[in-house]
Amino acid sequence: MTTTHAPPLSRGTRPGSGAGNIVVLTGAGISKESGLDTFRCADGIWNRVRLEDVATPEGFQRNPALVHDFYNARRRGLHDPAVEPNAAHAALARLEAEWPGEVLIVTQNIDDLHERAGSRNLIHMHGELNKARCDGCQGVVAWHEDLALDSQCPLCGETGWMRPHVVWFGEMPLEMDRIFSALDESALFLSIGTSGAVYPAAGFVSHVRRFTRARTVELNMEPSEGATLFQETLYGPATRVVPAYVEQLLATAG
Ligand code: BJW
Repeated sequence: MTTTHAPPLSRGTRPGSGAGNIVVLTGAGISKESGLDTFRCADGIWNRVRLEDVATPEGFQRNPALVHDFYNARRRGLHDPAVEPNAAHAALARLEAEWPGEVLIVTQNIDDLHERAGSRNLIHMHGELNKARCDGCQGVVAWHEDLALDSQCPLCGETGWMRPHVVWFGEMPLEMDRIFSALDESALFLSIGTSGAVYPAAGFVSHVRRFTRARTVELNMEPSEGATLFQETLYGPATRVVPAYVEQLLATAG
């Protein structure tokens, strides 16, 4: 583990001074040690399938059955009893429970491991595997089974319009207004387990540096594409680095 700067939050920015909110951006790396694959690591998803085929609206239009197969397999993987929240998810849930200010997790992940660990203030900016959307009525519903070409929308009753509730390339990520408001009000921005390859999430650190006085910290296995933009960097597996960092942070909250 390496660190380049001293305490996580100075006393002047503790809650009570009105500037103690924390925004945590998470990516696939935080779920890796729970048994879920990342995208861009050597053994990652994009080394097995073409993202153009499974993670674009055009790919879904060309071959919806292939896209359903891809997300059905990942949804089933999520329901594997061996896949559970790890110590990093648990540490962030503890941070939310014990930190005197607001803690918002903005996850790029479509798994539900943050919820299962106990996090409640959470935005899934790239959607959720356990939800489906109807392209006919635009309704979003809980969905735990396989999706198929003839799946029926429980809201409008139409068949043939259901798709995974995920954000593909070229589509607008979810709840962007709420995310940028939270970034603007933050005293600390943490980026955990993300390669910094995908926008707009990869641009959050620049936004925070430009428009706030918040401290910016990267916790990742290795330097991300935007590593030099962070004021503090800690490298190592999330299950080791995140609990240690949260412990240190809560100690500063007194
Ligand atoms: C560990 C670890 C361990 C491993 N412990 N760490 C040209 C320039 C700039 C932008 C664009 C451009 N051309 C197109 C764009 C926009 C495009 C984009 O960013 N493209 C890039 C490829 C350049 N973005 C979009 O289209 C987005 N929409 C958009 O921009 O709308 C317009 C808009 C404009 C302005 C404001 C707002 C909106 C949509 C992006 C949708 C991404 N969708 C996916 C797939 C769907 C969900 C799914 O199937 O799961 O989301 S792609 C995939 O990448 C997935 C992820 O959420 C996302 C990010 O990946 P992540 O999480 O960072 O994973 P990895 O694998 O990349 O990294 C893992 C990291 O963990 C690594 O660093 C490891 O080292 C580390 N790690 N083990 C800790 N144990």
